[in-house]
This record gives sequence, structure tokens and C-alpha cells, in this order.
Amino acid sequence: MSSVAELLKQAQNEVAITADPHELDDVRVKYLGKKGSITSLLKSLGKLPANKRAQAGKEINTAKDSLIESIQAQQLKISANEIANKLALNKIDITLSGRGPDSGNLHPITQTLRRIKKIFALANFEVRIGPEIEDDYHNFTALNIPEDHPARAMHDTFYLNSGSLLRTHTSPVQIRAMQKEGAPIRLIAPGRVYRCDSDLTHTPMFTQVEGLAVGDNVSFANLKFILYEFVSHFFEREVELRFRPAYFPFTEPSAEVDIRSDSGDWLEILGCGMVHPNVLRNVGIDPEKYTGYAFGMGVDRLAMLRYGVDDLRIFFENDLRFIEQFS
Ligand code: 2NM
Repeated sequence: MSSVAELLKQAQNEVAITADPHELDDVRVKYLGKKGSITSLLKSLGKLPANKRAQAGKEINTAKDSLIESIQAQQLKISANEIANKLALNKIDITLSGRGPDSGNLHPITQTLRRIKKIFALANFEVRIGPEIEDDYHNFTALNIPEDHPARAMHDTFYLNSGSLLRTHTSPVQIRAMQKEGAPIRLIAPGRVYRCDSDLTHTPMFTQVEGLAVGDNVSFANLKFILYEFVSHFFEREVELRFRPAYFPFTEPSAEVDIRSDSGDWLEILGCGMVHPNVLRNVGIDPEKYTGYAFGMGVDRLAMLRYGVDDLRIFFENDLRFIEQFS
């Protein structure tokens, strides 16, 4: 029966060098599993002469118990090692100073829009907003845009299945305001607008600010004054503007306005004009009694000029390396 002692010693040596729970379990199966060598010894007890069975049985069971004990001890050792390793790897140096909270900043277009609103507030323009989903009447018809006008074509306007559309400008806000409040009226309408158009300088959604002033003797000279005031405040310098004759269905006369850049080039920044008599009639204002001016500008475009950004699309990619530069 000295082979039992040897078998135990061998098993305990194998247990002692295991480093993980799987290896340990393999050793357990090898000796104590269904076909394990200690299990086999116990099964073969019946073949021994009756007078030797009790002694041998006792010896084998003692060996079995001590192997189980060794395995349990090794199990504890392995899990203690695992914990120690984890702690060593994830050591936290509590003497390091803290990282502090990250603070966000407003999107450059939001900052630009706020700036525009502030400047117009100084000139007594109130802010009006309206829905981004509009109907054909408020987006087109009321604005003297004829049925066959190219701006109505599918490639410019996003139509919804319901027959509604995504507003292509904020002018429907002015239409609703004039319908509801009549004249005199003096407002700006900031908001998102949508056009089916996308390249270096166009995105399918962009932010616009339009302005409107209707009252007694409102003239093109009043319009020019307001625009000069606005643009020089916005760019914080004296500016040179160029008014080019243009055509919009909703204003007559109409103009596109360019600003003289540092390099001497003329850059278009807005469109404007005197509100067309048909538009005033459509909202129930008598064009014999009142006149008005209106203008519209792209906030994104003004942000590009102010910050020297040359690709409009990066405003909408939300790349933190870009966005974080505007804090
Ligand atoms: C522009 C250019 C010129 C405009 C006209 C009106 C309204 F409702 F009064 F007729 N709102 N906005 C207008 C005029 C907009 O954007 C380039």
C-alpha cells in the first residue's frame, strides 16, 4: 500500500504547480474523477482479500481526503493571486491631482445666431419663430411665388407624403406674423430651413435669419441704413457694401448685398428688397397705405466669414477637434 502514499504525493505536487482554476480542475479529474486513479483504487478494493480490505480502504480514503484538502487550499491560493494581480494592474495613484470637469461650449452657429439676434434687438426687432413643416400657401403662394416658379421644383423642396413640405426659407414666419398682427410690424425670424442641395457651400439644412419692417414711409434708404449698421456691428469694423440689383418674387425692387473682404474680393452675404405689394395684399395689409422692407441671410455663411472657415460641411460633422475651438 506504499503506492497510495506515492500516488498522493504525486497528485499533491501536480496540484501545487497549477496556476489557474482550469489546470487545477484537470488534476482533480485525473485523480478524483469517475475514472481517476484514486477513484479506481477505491473501486478495486473488492478484489483484495477480506482481511486486508478495511485497512486499505481507510488508507485510500485518508489519501482522498487529504488530496481534496490540498485542492481546496490551492483554489484559495489561485483566487488570492488573481485578486492580487488585478489590484496591481489597476493601481490608482490617489496622490495625483484630479482631472476636473470638461466644460462644453455653444456650437459656432448658435453663437453666431445669438450675436445676430443681439444686434437686431438693439434696433428694436422682435424675434418670431414658426413651424419647420409648412404648407405650400405660407412657403410659396403668399410670397408671390407663382405655380411654375423653379423654387417649387422637386429638386429644391423636400415634400412630405402628407403634401406638407419642409420650409425652404423662414419667410412663412413673416407671412403668419403679418396675417396675425398686421402693420406696423418689425421682426426677425431665425430658424432652420431645408433645401435638397448638398456640396462644399450648401447643406440640406441650414440656419437663416430673415427680417421684416412694415410701416408708414418705410423706404429702401431705411433698409440700407439697417443693413450697414448690422454688418458693421457683426464684423466689428467699418464695412463696404455693394448692392447689386437682383430678382426675388416677394420683393420689388430686390438686391443682393456683397461685403468687401480684406483681400478686396466681394462676397455675397444677404438678399433684400422692398416687400412686393402682392405679398402685402395677400396678408391683408393695404400696400397703398404701408410699405416694408425685408432681408434674408444665411447664418452658416456669416459664421464661415467671421471664423474663416472654408467648408460649410464641417459645421455639421460634430468633430470635437473643430467644435472645441469655439469656446
Ligand atoms: C430674402 C431676400 C429678400 C423676405 C421677404 C419676406 C416677406 F415675407 F416679407 F415677404 N420675408 N423675407 C426676403 C426678401 C428674404 O432672403 C434672401
